[in-house]
Amino acid sequence: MSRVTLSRYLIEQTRSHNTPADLRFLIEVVARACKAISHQVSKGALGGVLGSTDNENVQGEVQKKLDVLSNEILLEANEWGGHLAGMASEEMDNAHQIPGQYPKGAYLLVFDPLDGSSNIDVNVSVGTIFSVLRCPDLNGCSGDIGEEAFLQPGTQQVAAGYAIYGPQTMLMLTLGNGVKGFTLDRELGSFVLTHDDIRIPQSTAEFAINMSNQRHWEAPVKRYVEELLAGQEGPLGKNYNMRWVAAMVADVHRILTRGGVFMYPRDSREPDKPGKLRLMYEANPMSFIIEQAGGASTNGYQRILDIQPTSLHQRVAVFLGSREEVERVTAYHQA
Ligand code: AFP
Repeated sequence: MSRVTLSRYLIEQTRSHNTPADLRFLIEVVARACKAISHQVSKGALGGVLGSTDNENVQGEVQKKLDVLSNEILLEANEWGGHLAGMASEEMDNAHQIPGQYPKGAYLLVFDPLDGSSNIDVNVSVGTIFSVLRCPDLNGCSGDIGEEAFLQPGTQQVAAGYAIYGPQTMLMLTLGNGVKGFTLDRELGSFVLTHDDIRIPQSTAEFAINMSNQRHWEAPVKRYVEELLAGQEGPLGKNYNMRWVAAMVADVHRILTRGGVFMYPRDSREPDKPGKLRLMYEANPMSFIIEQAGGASTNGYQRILDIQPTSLHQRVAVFLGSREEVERVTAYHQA
């Protein structure tokens, strides 16, 4: 059978699920930008793209050269096509306006251009995460876009995905009817469907958490992780393995592939910040993908996709992955 490229998959989605043509175009443009980022990432020291800039982003993090480059690639690719009303990025303080000379469209694009950027200089997987929302009011979206247009709960996402730049470059995508995985065929220059209908196993014996923060966690997380570590002799009665890549994209990708539970809990070092990860750029798109693959995602107390955002750069605690374990750690928070 002939191979199904991303373009063909999207056209078939238009026929079978009425995926609008401008959404199809949007996904193709994002995928093209991810190919360009993948190319830059793979050059490494040869392309002079390693190392940091002198700037900090709105999160107070020093920007890597590839953070800035990836952000520019996504902005430039998506400005002119007429499919967007605006964009927001983890790397920018405010919403990005579509330049006046271009038409505007019905969608908002939100992204983390290079997730896991501390991995770049050590040649470990990184990725790009994106989320697509509808502009709430098309008339109100024809002028400048303010932050409030983006502040929609994750349930309103019409598409979400990520590209992972690892041993292979892959694009994982949901349009709200399951999760598909595409592998970049570098000879053809196309993403090809290689992982159809991805499902996360309900139970797992693998967890992902940054253990170095253990002393700063809240009681329910301490309890849960102690039980995981107690293994067969503990209350859970089985041995668990641990993995931590320090790039959410890579940890989530492993969970989509073979199951697991990923946790980035609230941390008492910065009590005013409810977690490290960003709701709009990381938690919402990943939660949409995880739920579409049969997994679960909460902040310990509620479903992440139900959270009403209050600001663009809002942070959130995250527990996501195999349903049984996410339900267990969520129940410990609610006890
Ligand atoms: P960046 O997007 O700023 O590179 O941060 C990566 C990240 O938000 C997420 O992808 C990782 O899971 C997490 O940080 C790693 O955090 P630690 O530094 O605590 O390992």
